[in-house]
Amino acid sequence: MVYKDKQGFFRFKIVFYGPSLSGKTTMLKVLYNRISGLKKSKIRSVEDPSGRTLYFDYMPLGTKSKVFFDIYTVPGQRRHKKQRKFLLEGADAIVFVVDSDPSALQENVYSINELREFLGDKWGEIPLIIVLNKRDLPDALPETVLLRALRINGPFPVFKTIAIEGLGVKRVFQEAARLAMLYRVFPDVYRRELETLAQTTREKLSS
Ligand SMILES: Nc1nc2c(ncn2[C@@H]2O[C@H](COP(=O)(O)OP(=O)(O)O)[C@@H](O)[C@H]2O)c(=O)[nH]1
Ligand SMILES: [Mg+2]
Repeated sequence: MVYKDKQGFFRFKIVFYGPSLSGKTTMLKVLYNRISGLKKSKIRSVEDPSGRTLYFDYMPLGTKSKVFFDIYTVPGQRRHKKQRKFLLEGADAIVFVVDSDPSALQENVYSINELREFLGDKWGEIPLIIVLNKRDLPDALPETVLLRALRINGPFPVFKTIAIEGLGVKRVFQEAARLAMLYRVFPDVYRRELETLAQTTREKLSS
């Protein structure tokens, strides 16, 4: 949920979601190392009030205007379900990182189904960016195969990345930031944007 902090900055929350080893932390590091012109703080893991470490990454990104993006990555292993649910609370945009490795297909499906369950009515409403990562793998699954297997048939922009080479990651962040702001600040514009995104997805899947 976007909010104004003590210094008067608007803060948006972006959550990188997806199965273990799909490349979420790598993407955060790319954003940290390669994005210029933004105020960055070191990536850190955050502790819960009892002092126990919750296993996730957190990095605030500040812009030149009074806007901040708080970026989180969830722990991907199945047993960390509770943390993932907790981390999703108040998200303004979600980036779902798909592992294009054929051997990861089942974990991708498990993870997107869990996200669908967590979001409930918000599925298709809250900005969700689908990122097909590891496109460098020689046996990377084709886009339509992945989208069909994951039942990605809604108003979701799809990006392809090679996070280990930093390719495509910045565009993903820009789109997440753009949609988060539209969603929270310009809901009418956002609603029209959803129509366009849904149409694009339909065309992609029918081709
Ligand atoms: N081939 C390939 N490997 C990647 C890519 N992105 C990440 N990896 C590797 O996948 C593994 C898991 O990455 P990590 O970012 O820790 O995944 P996380 O569990 O989602 O945070 C690491 O060994 C990364 O180097 C990619 O685009 N291509
Ligand atoms: Mg990680």
